[in-house]
Amino acid sequence: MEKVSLKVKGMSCDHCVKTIEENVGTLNGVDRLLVDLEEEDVVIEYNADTISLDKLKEAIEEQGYEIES
Ligand SMILES: [Cu+2]
Repeated sequence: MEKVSLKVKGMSCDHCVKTIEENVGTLNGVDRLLVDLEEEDVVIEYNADTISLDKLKEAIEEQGYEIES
């Protein structure tokens, strides 16, 4: 199990949190996803055999958010 913490720009409210939880947190291979709105942090625990970090980043960007790191 891998764990990554991403800085994500553009999340402004609970709706954004829900969007990410529902569209990224439910992806096959994602075990756990936590959004910290204040810190602009998205912490994801995932199985790298099933889903790549690039895919996770893509999924966040597809929802209209920008990844800083
Ligand atoms: Cu929002």
